[in-house]
Amino acid sequence: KDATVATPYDWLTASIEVVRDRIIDQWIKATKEAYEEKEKRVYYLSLEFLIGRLMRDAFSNLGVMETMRAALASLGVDLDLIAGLEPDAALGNGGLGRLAACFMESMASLGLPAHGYGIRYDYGIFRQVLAEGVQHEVPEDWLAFGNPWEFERPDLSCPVGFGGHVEEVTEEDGAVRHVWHPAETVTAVPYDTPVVGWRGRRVNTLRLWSARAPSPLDLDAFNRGDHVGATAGRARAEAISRVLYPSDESPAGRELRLRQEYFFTSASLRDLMRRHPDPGKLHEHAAVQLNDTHPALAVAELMRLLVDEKGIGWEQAWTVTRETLSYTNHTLLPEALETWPVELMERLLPRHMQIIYLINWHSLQSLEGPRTEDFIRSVSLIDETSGRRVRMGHLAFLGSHKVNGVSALHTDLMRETVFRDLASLHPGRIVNKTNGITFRRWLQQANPGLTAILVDVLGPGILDDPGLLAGLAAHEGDPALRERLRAARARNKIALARLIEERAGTRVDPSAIFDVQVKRIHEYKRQLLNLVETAALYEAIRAEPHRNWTPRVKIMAGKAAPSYHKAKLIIRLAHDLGRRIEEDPSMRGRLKLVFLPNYNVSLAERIVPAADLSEQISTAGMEASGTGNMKFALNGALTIGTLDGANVEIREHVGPDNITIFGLTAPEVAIRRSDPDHGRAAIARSPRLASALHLIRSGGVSPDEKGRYAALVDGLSDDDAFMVTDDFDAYWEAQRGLDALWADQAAWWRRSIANTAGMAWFSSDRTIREYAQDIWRMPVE
Ligand code: 26W
Repeated sequence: KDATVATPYDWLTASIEVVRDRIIDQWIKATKEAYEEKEKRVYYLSLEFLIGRLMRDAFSNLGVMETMRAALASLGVDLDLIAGLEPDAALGNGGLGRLAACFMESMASLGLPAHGYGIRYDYGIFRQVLAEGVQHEVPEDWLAFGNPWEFERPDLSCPVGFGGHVEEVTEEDGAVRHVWHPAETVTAVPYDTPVVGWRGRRVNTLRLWSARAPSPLDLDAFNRGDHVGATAGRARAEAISRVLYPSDESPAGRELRLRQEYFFTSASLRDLMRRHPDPGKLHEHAAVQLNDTHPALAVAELMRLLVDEKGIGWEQAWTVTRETLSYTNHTLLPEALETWPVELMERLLPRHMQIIYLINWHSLQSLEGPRTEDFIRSVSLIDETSGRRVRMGHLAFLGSHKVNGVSALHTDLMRETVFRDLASLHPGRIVNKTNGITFRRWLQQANPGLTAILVDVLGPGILDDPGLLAGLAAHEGDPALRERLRAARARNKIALARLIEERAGTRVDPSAIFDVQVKRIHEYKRQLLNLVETAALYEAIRAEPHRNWTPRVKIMAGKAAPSYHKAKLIIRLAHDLGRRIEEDPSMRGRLKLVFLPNYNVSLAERIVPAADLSEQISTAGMEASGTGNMKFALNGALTIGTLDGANVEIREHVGPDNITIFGLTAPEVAIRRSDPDHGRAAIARSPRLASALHLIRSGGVSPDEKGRYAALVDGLSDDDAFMVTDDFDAYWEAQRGLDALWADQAAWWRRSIANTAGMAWFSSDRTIREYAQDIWRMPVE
């Protein structure tokens, strides 16, 4: 196009294509080297990659940001403006998907030969639209204008079978071979996206599979006049990669989900095996990481490929499989642990079901000594408590040489709960790998103001070695530094205030505390605790309007799973309570509550650098790790949180005086649960809590429908499984302590500096180094 008719979107595409050329040179070089030097490779299998925008990441990692900015400016184009037009690649729900994206970036930055494998969903996570606080889901057509980052590779397409039957063929030597005859075949077509490491160190591949029918059209049907039936097979096949399942922490339980899981697992394993010609030595050349149980079928599929297709004996195949695979667990919530009905597995994957039975038989066979029925039941791959179901976590556990949790506490709980009995049979298999985040995106790109100060004070080495951040601690009392940091934060807060006005239609005061809770909406994450505290604060301010209240802006954002009604109701409560506060003149300059719609990676990049306070208030024992907690602390926000997930380790690294911890611990939660009346008792103990709950319960924030929150509030007395009531008073006190701290800005900023200084360990580079050493057994500098 000529510049005279080019749209801003055309400029975006052109800018990406210019830089893409350089990336491709590096990309081909990396591919060639890995091939020639026969390096061991890691394969990261994940049903989710929550990448966000790629342009800034690629420009910054290649070191061409300023060159591109100047070049575009000379053509009259503003880089920041076109960067804002790039759609988010939002092929994930939350933490697990974002972790996969941070890991991909870190692996490229550390120079590890790594491939990500997943699904190229036509529609990623839905766009959240709020109408009077009610969440509506709208499809997000991220590919509508094409995607300049991806390369279709039809030459590497791969067939994936479903259904049919298994034939037993007796060979001349008497051995029995199993041949699976699928009833249906779907073609997996790969799309490759380059992943650029820091300083262009290495370019790795993210390979996402798209589902295609082997034949686009049933011409016979068409010629018979059945014009709809002629494309029915195609629609069924292509449904596999149409849309991401939008629920986290609660399994879809649907056939389509199982088809997605097998589709990408099978295509990925076959694809990677092409690269390693000797299947009997696969584990020497390939490490395959299973991101949660979504790719757990890899255990059965790899066994099938090795035994049925490569003719390797069961014992050897089992060794190769176990030495190749490893599995990361991301949640202990019982409702989130995947199981599939045996009947469905038999119908969709008959040969895999046979293999799973055989694995189970071998595993139970090898049990030594007398074992109780309960023990055998608990280590079996088949759960028989309500119908017969395959436990995917157990399958992944048995088929892996290492199983990891994502924070120290989470790993301990894994050993004590879901995997207790399996762990006793396989000591040493469970290891911890505390999550991390990539500092390139979450500090350097998201917060250039803070980064410039850090470079100035600590030297440009911090861009390559986050360990140098520790040097900041020596400056914690420096008033000049404090002032610079405060000014940088103030600019970020003004920018966020502008965004809030655009998207939520309300003005917030950038000099107030920006108190932020952004994440998926879930009862265990306790947005409700935050809202009840907000209601209590509202009442307290109304009761004493002339006191000197610390001004606070509570900022919330997050999506609820479409069928999770309670989570949607919590969003609505945020909206209703926010409106009631807004309408009350006595709240002006004191309290504000805004819920920003459509939380995603790009919005997080605007919110994180502008936060003063980070809310990480999950019920202890329930958040596996959290990674938002790390993003905020790195950017200097203070944390108010429970002793849960990685908060425990953040406290160790930033120091207990620099984080605000409150509430029950995980063991205390376990004890409290056994008292059926704990909710009612906690409410009876706390007049402040009772009053705030009454306000919500009685229609105080929903005069148009007084009973809107009755069931939500009553649930807290009857069955407060998430300890909202029990932790309320401690939370309230902790918040008031922070109000007081805000008044002493020097003290506040001392803590803030200690946070940034202490967070180096939470770089995903550190996490990936640990995976490489302890799990993948790969060299890394
Ligand atoms: C089967 C449905 C389903 C889908 C996704 C169940 C569970 C999931 C994920 C495990 C949910 C998830 O994203 N978990 C988060 O993983 C992060 C990365 O390890 C952790 O930081 C979060 O604490 C954890 O909730």
